Amino acid sequence: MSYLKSIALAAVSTFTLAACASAAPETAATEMTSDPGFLISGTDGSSVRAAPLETFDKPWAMTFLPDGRALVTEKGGVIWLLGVNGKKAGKLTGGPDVEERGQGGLGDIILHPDFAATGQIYLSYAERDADNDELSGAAVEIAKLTLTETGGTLSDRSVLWRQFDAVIGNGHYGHRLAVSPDRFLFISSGERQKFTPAQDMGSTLGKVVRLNLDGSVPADNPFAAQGGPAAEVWTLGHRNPLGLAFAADGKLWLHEMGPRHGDELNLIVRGQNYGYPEVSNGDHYDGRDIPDHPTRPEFAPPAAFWVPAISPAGLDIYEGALFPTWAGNALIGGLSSEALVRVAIAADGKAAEAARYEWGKRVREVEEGPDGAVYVLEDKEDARLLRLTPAG
Ligand SMILES: [Ca+2]
Ligand SMILES: [Ca+2]
Repeated sequence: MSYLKSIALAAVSTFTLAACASAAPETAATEMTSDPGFLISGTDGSSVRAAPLETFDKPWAMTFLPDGRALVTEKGGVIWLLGVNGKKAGKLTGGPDVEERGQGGLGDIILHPDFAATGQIYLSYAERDADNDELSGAAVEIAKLTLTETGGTLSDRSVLWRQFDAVIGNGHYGHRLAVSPDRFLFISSGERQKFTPAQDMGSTLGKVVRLNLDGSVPADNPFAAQGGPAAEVWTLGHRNPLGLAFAADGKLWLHEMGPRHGDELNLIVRGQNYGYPEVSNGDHYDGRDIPDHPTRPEFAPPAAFWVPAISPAGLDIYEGALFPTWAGNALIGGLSSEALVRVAIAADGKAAEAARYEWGKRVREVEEGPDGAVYVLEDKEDARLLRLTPAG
């Protein structure tokens, strides 16, 4: 179990006891029983129950707080505080002034591992160049969050990282965030639809970046001796990674959108090259062939891949108690596949889709709650937050 999940569990247990003792009417359990939701059938023959909790405008990311409340980002720049019942409690003020354009806008949000003591969080977003409005790049900042009952305030904001180089266009920012058990900040950096930068060590496009929690560059990064952008790089050869998550065993998993098909789930190993755009089990949208992975064994192959595409977004490696048979599985949101995709990961690192749960909505984000339920955010306008529990 990750450090953050374990502190969240402890906090929620405390909250539940306190709520019962005071017979508080607005507990999560009260809310859940008021709306039974609907059933979603899985390709494995099982069903999950989906309870709609709230609706958002183009939500992008979600993270739980140690007390069982949660934060949700919307692409247009709003950050919502949710109560333990999953309902909007209010907005945060003082956040970054982002502009939604193309795939860019406000992105991921995660807690600093010392959040309980310091209130610090990390945010990612697409940032426009100050001198040329056509240029943009992903940025990651740290900020201090002061919470109230009805929202909160961000202060002491500081940009820790900027994608290099800023380029023209508004796609493939990536910018998913994760903190490792040994306290490093990992950032998935998309190749901005420019292809070759993913293999260029003078650029941080198409890379996974590893930083110290204060944004400085660790001296033991695999390419540290090269200096410059290369010093930040942990792995290379990625396309558009919209999912990044640590498993309980400390392994780092990433998924990425393939070109035309060939979406990948990758086990991220220090210093490895994952091959894009030299290899892909998909091909270019214009019909040009990209050699498949097995033709170039020097590149790390995906643990699993999808032809046809699922368009993965949002990733959790499940560790909860509500779905015991899902332990260690990767839960992947599907945009074009309009599904939650469950992937079983074997001890040898090989992975295979175990089941798909489809309900006709694009899925942008997957988050495991401290209660073991799976929370998914649908995509685009009028997107629901659904709480998934076993149907039986
Ligand atoms: Ca999240
Ligand atoms: Ca191919």
